[in-house]
Amino acid sequence: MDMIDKFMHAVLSITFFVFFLHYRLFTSLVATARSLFEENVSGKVVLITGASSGIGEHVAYEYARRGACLAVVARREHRLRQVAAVCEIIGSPEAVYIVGDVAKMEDCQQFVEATVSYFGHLDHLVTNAGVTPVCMFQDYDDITKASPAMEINFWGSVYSTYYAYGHLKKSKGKIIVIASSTGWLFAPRLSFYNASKAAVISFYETLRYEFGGEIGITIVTPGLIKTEMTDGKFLSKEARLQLDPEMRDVEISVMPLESACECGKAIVEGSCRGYNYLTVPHWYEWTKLWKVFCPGIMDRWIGFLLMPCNSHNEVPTKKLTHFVNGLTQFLSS
Ligand SMILES: NC(=O)c1ccc[n+]([C@@H]2O[C@H](COP(=O)([O-])OP(=O)(O)OC[C@H]3O[C@@H](n4cnc5c(N)ncnc54)[C@H](OP(=O)(O)O)[C@@H]3O)[C@@H](O)[C@H]2O)c1
Ligand SMILES: *[C@@H]1O[C@H](CO)[C@@H](O)[C@H](O)[C@H]1NC(C)=O
Ligand SMILES: CC(=O)N[C@H]1CO[C@H](CO)[C@@H](O)[C@@H]1O
Repeated sequence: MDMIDKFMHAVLSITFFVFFLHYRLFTSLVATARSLFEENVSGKVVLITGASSGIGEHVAYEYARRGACLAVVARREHRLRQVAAVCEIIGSPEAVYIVGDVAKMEDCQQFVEATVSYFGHLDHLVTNAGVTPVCMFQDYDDITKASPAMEINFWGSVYSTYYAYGHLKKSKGKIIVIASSTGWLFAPRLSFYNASKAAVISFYETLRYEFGGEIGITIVTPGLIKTEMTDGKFLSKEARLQLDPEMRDVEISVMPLESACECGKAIVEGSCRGYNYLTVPHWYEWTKLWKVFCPGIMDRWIGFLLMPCNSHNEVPTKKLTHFVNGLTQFLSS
């Protein structure tokens, strides 16, 4: 039995690596082929949730540059009005905004139906609205305060998809889901965020089978992108959205941030090419391989950097942030 086990182990690992190299070659060929047949979204109708800032806002601008009609949704009306106006200036034939909360099922029904009755059809749905609770599990005084993570990030996507899929089926449309690399990466204080994004990924992978090609689904897993979120706009343990610069220094620290503009461009390009998965910035894909092939190593490193290391609750990433800030100030003075 031992011999058979060793033999199987050797055969499977060698064939895997040979296959893997060919597979990467094959997928890059497919990607090149897809770039030749990119969807032309000029005149198509795109609905985006969470478009009042950050990634959603820049996805809207990229669709606008490509000539798509837009419906932008979020809760802050004054921001949405500006986003819609900019969209029309940079190339959208028509951009409307609808105020709505994706955690409310009736709002989702209302904004999908308002979009379809205004434009007549719907081609792309981008489910992007999201919040980030940042808190250690044991620090919650009231655990129900963590529920917006699921209500907005998961159920918000599900409700919008529920009301839109009939229309998307008719137009042979697409759903673009903004999940996160924390779906597979480990990060302390992000347990509920991580869980909500993992749920989003599993849910849409399953839908992709159920829809069987009638509606394309692109699952986007961004790494760290410069937005209000990475400026420290987190959901506190009292369920309030607030700017927390201290926590920003801990969770984000000196990690390089991709611009929301570049991220928006990559997302629209990926959806027009019909990718099933898209990771921006691309280098985050390697973290997935590290996680699979060297389980434990990455988790231990991230844990070491992000967990309090002494009784004063000092976190190594925070010290690193302060060190780098001090150094840049010194060098520029
Ligand atoms: N930035 C990153 O590094 C990063 C990394 C991975 C994944 N992501 C994901 O990318 C998405 C966008 O985040 P972002 O970084 O662009 O942050 P952001 O600037 O804070 O944008 C979040 C957007 O979601 C909207 N939103 C929040 N709750 C909502 C609700 N209940 N109903 C409707 N809209 C709601 C916000 O608008 P209102 O407040 O006006 O409603 C805002 O437009 C999120 O799903 C996030 O999890 C971001
Ligand atoms: C996209 O379609 C529009 C009309 O629907 C056309 O005017 C435009 O030239 C097309 N763009 C490309 C790059 O094919
Ligand atoms: C630290 C942690 O729990 N990370 C998890 C985030 O979610 C994914 C599920 O997709 C898990 O594999 C990670 O372990």
